[in-house]
Amino acid sequence: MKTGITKLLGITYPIIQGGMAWVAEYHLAAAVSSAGGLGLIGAASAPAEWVREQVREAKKLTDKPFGVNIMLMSPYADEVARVIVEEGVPVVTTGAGNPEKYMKMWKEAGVKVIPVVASVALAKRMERCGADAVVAEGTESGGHIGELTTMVLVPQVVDAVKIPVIAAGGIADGRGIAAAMMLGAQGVQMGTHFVVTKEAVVHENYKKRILGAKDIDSRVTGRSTGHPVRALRNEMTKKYQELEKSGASFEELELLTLGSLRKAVVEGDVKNGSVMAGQIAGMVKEELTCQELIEKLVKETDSLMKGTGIYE
Ligand code: TUI
Repeated sequence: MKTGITKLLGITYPIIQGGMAWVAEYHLAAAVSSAGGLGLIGAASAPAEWVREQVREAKKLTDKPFGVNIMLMSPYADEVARVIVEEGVPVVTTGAGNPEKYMKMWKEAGVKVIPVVASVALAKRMERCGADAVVAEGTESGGHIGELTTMVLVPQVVDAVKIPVIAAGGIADGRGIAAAMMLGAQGVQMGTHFVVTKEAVVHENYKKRILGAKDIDSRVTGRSTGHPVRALRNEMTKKYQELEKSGASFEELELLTLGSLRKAVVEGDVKNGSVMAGQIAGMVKEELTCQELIEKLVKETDSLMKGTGIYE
């Protein structure tokens, strides 16, 4: 599966693990990289020293390249951006904002920069300021999302930029990967299925919610505040949507979600916590090791792509 992305990143398969807050820590990132994909440590809203420690631990577990995802709304984003350079992290992905102000520093240090975008406009802007590739993330994804579906976003981004495009949102098997390739993507990023891997240090209750999810089980909260977030439906999403309908203030809504992802991932409170997951959760039915999952994905994709000439 040689594509512009495997060549750019020096990895075996063009499969990137999403930089999910609280979930994407060093065990998962190292396991994905060791299996031939690109693992990411999700910096989320964590302090820079936590990220530094995570990077050092991942290096002990794998000699393959891995990256860090910076969540740009984090109060620690500036410091995390510097830690990436100081620790010699080869790849950075960014989410929930525009990373332009860090681009010069990263490029000078030789870091490969892959912003996550949810629109053609931001993809073009990122290419102009030196991005090496972009992740075009559809609204099917879990967590903080944009408006457009993967089917609609990916081909428009592919047409608008010359750098390689990685598709994300609604992909969890070889059919999804092959479809993304048909849309012109040269790689995929997957989150939800990696939450349910043996190496993901995630509370059993969270994994069980994903494994038991039906097709229509996700909800989007926060459209009214301008921070739409997709999670599996529960007491929290119900309360949030009721408050949103009744015109509650930003502060009231924030109070409900504050710390809610940690509550679900770490404490296993899947009733009141935020069980962020993509729409594809309904298709995730087994807990595999990262290596088993990646091998399965590659086998499925290869059999669909044979003879298309889209990749070597
Ligand atoms: O960032 C994500 N997904 C995330 S971040 C996150 S942590 C969080 N926790 C609680 C509340 C809010 C966030 C959970 N999931 N995905 C990447 C992504 N980026 N999706 C959409 C975007 C995006 C949206 C608008 C990127 C840029 C943008 O506009 C920036 C601009 O300046 O135009």
